[in-house]
Amino acid sequence: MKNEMAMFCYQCEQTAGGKGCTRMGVCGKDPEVAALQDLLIYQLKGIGFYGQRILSEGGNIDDSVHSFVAQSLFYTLTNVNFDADRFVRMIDRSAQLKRELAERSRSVSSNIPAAAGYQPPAEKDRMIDEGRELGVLSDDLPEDILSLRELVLYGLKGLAAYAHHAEVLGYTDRSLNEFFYRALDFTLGDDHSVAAYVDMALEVGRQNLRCMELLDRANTDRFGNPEPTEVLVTRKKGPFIVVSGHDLYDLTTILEQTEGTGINVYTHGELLPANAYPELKRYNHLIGNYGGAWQDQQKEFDEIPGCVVMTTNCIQKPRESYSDRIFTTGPAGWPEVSHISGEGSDKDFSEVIARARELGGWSEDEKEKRITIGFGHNAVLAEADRIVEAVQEGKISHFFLIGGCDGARGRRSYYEELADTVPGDAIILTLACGKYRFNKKDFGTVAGLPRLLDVGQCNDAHSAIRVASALAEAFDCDVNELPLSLVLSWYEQKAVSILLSLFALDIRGIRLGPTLPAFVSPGVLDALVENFDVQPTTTPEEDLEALLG
Ligand code: SF4
Ligand code: SF3
Repeated sequence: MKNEMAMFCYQCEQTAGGKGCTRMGVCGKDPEVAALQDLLIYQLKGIGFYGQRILSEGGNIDDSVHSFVAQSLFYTLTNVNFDADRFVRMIDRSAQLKRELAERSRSVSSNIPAAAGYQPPAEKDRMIDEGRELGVLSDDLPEDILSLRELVLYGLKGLAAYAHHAEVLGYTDRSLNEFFYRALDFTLGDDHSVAAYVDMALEVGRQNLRCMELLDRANTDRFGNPEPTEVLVTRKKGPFIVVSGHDLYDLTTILEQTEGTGINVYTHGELLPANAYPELKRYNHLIGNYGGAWQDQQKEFDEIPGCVVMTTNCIQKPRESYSDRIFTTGPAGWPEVSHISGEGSDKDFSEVIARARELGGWSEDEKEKRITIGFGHNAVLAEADRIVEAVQEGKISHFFLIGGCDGARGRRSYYEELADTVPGDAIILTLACGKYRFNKKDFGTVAGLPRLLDVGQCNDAHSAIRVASALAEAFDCDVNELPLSLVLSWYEQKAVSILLSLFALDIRGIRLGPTLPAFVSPGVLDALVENFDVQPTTTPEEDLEALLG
């Protein structure tokens, strides 16, 4: 059956028919890239096997291997990289690394899993053929075990993305790096129980929490603590570059290289929160934010008279009208789109700058509109006393965390409707790109605070968790007893890792939508409902009634 499919992938929310992409990815991933990604993941599992053996024998693994493992996992995350040739190069590199690690763990001579013993062919076509045989469905596993194994793997991909962002800023953590080998090796075991898989999934969540903390430290040490900031969300006359994705370091490099050139820099998508960091907002030509969430990019970039740089997810197939002015860097890639290579501040964006000059930019200013962002843990906790007092006096009735990924499905209007209908004395915390459903609306104030508090990027879920923990401490209760409801939207695997972090913290009663993950089997779903009371979103009215009741 599986061989009749050109590919199989069900890792994201928009998977075909809510079951799996089998002919072509809804995201644009073709069967060749799917096979190469599957082969790279298979290789990483083999690397995990040898890495784990070396570590358990007290050996060390070079940082460059950790870095490769995290980057490779990140490359296979939804909407990051669609360039087959990049995957071929990474598979070649993985073969070399695996050989080196195998050499070092010579004591392993029996019970070598197939993924560890395997060596990929050198030719691309053969890699594709073999990758097709080694994907998600290649092992005949019981439904719940397969579901949990993929849950662990997708959580690892999200974790890897955050580890990569911290690493480029010079922040790494040894036990976090070593966890990747342990978890990848674990996915090779064919006799783990459901309980063992659940434990590993929760461990991914715990590690992800540590990783989000590390990234928060990396971001705030380097760029300062985000502060409430009014950001321009309309166009300014003049040449420009739009920077999208999540990478604050790439944005800084672009800001440095465009300083004094007359080129304006706009953030896009998940880079909006960058405007609130003191060390980034000091660049006057970081002019504001352009556009909405990722799924609107083809419309918003159509014939754009400036350049776009995609630093990470979410990239969509560029339309012809802007394929000569969109660039990728870091893990992001699309075939035939110019890629700016290099590391950190060594990256040279002069090609982008020259093209932005040529294109000339917008010819006039749009009527100005600004929105307020920058409510990370530092800014919110500075108001903690006022918030606690307002709750005690009954001025603030409830907190809603409405956030997560955005996506193309119409059902995602749920999140906007929910934000519109929560009580007027409730505070809405939001984060990640799902906020574009409502972040340009005026929600007014409550107890002297804005009702809508934008906490930041998806990884700033860590900030939201810190705020919730501080409130629980102030009220001397458990987080689950706070007047706080989490209504989350998921799309890709970073959201999976964050969900696992919330489960690891034993946060219950999360509402999740717009649909439940296809890779979660009915048995695993039952367990999640039983243990964490996670519920699918229904209608804003019904959910509000249940949450406030
Ligand atoms: Fe389909 Fe999502 Fe996989 Fe793309 S990432 S192939 S849309 S399931
Ligand atoms: Fe968005 Fe892709 Fe997930 Fe970082 S940019 S949240 S979807």
